[in-house]
Amino acid sequence: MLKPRSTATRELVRLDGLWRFALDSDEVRSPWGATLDTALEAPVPSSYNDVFADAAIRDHVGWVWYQRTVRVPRGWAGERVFVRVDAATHEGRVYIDDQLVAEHVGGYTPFEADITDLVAPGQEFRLTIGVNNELTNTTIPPGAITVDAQGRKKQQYFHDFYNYAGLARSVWLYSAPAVRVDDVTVVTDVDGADGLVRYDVALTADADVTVRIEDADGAEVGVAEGANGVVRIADVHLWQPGAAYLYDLVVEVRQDGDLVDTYTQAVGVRTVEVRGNQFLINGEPFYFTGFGRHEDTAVRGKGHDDAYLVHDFALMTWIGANSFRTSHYPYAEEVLEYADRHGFVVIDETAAVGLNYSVVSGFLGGPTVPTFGPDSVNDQTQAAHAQAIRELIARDKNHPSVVMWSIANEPDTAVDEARAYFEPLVALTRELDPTRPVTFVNVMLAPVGVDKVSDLFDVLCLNRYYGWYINTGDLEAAEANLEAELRGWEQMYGKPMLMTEYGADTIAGYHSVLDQPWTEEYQAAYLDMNHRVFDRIASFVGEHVWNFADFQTATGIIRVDGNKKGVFTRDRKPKAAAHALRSRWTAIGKEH
Ligand code: BDP
Repeated sequence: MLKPRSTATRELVRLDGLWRFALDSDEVRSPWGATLDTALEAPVPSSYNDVFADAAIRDHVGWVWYQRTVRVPRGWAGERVFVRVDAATHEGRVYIDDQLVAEHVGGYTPFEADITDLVAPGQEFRLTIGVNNELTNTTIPPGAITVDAQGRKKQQYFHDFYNYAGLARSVWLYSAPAVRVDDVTVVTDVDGADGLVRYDVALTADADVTVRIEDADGAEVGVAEGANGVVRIADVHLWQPGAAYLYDLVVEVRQDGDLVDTYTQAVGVRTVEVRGNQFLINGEPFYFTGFGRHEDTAVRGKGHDDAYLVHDFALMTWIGANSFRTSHYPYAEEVLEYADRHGFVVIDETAAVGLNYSVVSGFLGGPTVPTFGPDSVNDQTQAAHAQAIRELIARDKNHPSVVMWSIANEPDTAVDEARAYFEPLVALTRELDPTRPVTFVNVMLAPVGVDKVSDLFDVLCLNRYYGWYINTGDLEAAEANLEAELRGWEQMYGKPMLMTEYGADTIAGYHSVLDQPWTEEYQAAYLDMNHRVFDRIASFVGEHVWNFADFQTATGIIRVDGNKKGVFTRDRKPKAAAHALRSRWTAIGKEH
């Protein structure tokens, strides 16, 4: 799934701005058939929930409608015309005037439609996008819908972050030639001082392909003919964590000698490998420092925002983070491109969070049914999960920043059924991308010896809350228990091990000289305790604090205006722990 780009043969119009907006209701019938009768306007990109001061909108369960008028540029005669939606959370339907042209389930991956036959250059059309936020046992992530005594639809979900919905990323209109590049896959390798770029170009029709590689100054450093092959870059400048370097792979498509399409793909040459208990990037052991994050800001919810994008990376640089996980869904492509350009390392995660009904029943008051079963996680869920993996890899396979796929967060792997569920998904991930390690993130309820699937994966990723959810306020007991568990994993698997979540809820400005949970001092002491343990475990390859910043959650008795495990507040002010992490991580950065 190529990201639309402006090239010599392709044009791009961003359809962001204010769109007409309405909740689906009995009065709003077939809203694509005419101008939406509404006084509301919603910003794109943004989640719609927090934009209006209206609980009926915030808590709405079901379809909402976005609509605007679009004019096709006059110069696009003879071109194919596409609408691309970067994300419609969680289900989207696109209408051109009264024609349905695309339907897509999965809230964090793009989809598009060729609308050439329905529109005319220079003319306007009505673009309506329906977005549904419902989560069921067969969606990724899963959820359940109930109807309460007042007859209201209620959405229950099995993860804590708020179920923001809408068009949180850009919508595009773009042109491309009929004979064009349909997809590009790039895999890089290193041979002595040289870089090898293996490429595979998919076309919509037979044509001649030339591939040129340009360095960052635009000088040509390699060329190849044919739809697939290998380009050697002499004396390659590697893409390194903290020292990014990107080449441009310029694909040119010709018919009878005429250039019919060109598309440029950024390429970072680097290798990733798991060897013994080490995680190697370019053959060197890599130690992850950073965060599990969320796409979450005030007002916008999950809406992508370039100012927050730059600011969040600036704060990660300030604190010495070299990496993050896209917990718990694929992030906007702009985030990964920024990571590519600035040398951040990414663990790229699907939206498979909450496949764990025991966590749900324990913490979130959810159903007490087994995770795997006909009415819970079943074959259809698994099919949706497989599709989520396909779409993640199709979208993100060419990013040098992405070094590992995480196919689920905290699934129920304490039961035998987990094996049958995960085995084909791991096989699928490896088949789609044989070059990157595959992981999943293990929950405390499936500790070593209980967990049934970790042998299927390359790296052990653990979320552990000793000192918070258990041994609350008792860091001495927490330290002993954490160390005992980590040693158990190390002994049983000998694989690289990463703490993908550890954290303590902290109210900024709340203080104590004692080990008092919720205080800034406790968060710092809690992290410190974890670090002492990590430093004693040889197979440890990294630490991602939960979370980069405070974030919004569903309402409930264990959250006060959201999850407060941020090292930064929701408006990105540092808590005391930020300074402690900064000294540790900048020191680790200097050692490597
Ligand atoms: C873990 C989840 C994460 C939560 C975190 C917490 O992976 O999404 O936000 O716990 O409770 O179970 O803070």
